Amino acid sequence: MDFMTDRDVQKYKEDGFVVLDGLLSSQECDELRQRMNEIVDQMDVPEHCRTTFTTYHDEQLKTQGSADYFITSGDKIRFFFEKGVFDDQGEFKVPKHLSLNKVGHALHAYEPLYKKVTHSAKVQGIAKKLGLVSPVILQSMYIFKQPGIGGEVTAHQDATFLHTEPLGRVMGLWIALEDATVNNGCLWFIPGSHRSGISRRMVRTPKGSFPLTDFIGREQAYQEDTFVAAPVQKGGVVLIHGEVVHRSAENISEESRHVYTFHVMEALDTRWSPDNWLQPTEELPFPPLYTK
Ligand SMILES: O=C(O)CCC(=O)C(=O)O
Repeated sequence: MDFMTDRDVQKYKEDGFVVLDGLLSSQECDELRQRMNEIVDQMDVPEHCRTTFTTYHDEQLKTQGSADYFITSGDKIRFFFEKGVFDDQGEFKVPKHLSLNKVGHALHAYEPLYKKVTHSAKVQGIAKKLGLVSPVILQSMYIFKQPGIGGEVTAHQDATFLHTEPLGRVMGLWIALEDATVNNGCLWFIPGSHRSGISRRMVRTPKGSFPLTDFIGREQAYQEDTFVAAPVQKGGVVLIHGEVVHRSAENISEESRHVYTFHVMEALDTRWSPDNWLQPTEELPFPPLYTK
């Protein structure tokens, strides 16, 4: 039997998301976590976090530094931190393993264990079950949602950041490496919201200008009681339609909520917007998902 059933497909189409249990074994989750632990052991903390900034001009440079660091991260493995984890001297105020918000955006390309999961038979089976003909991998992230300080992710649609023509070509796969619950910051969705288009786009600004990106349109104000929680057990995956509205709360619990997530795009008859922050590079064109 397929890992993803016809009922799952129907639910994904109706709601814009679906939770599938058992994509990974507990051991596979632990191996991914262990590898991330090693990556963090060896991380180079980016210069813009380490440098002491004293004047307004310095602060501007810092902002420029962090924006450059982000916008060129599509084909690299880079580190993004929670707010308030560095002191004025650029030293960690918390243990470094507890300081990170996420690592992105090319784990799927450069880290063999992550690459293996991304191209696994079950993942390829999901894409085939959904009828994807020529899926490619756009980006990947490891998100920590640290205990006590893991920040809120406000309501958004992924197509705001990963825009295609036509819409409806992008899907996120969000794999829980630990149980994700309402206490430690699981995802929440507005079921069916993927059918109403997008309200906002993030676009690159003209070369040489700053900031490097800007928004067109605004995120709508969503009614709190229209969101439903999507808790998922360790090893499960949430499929996220590119236009479904979703969010996650801050993590004020004592449990972390590590996930590995990546986005795929149906490349057949799809135009990837040149205005997106993320662009394929010579170093890393978007790799095909199917290996056979
Ligand atoms: O992991 C989270 O808390 C939010 C992730 C998310 O919304 C996304 O990747 O689009």
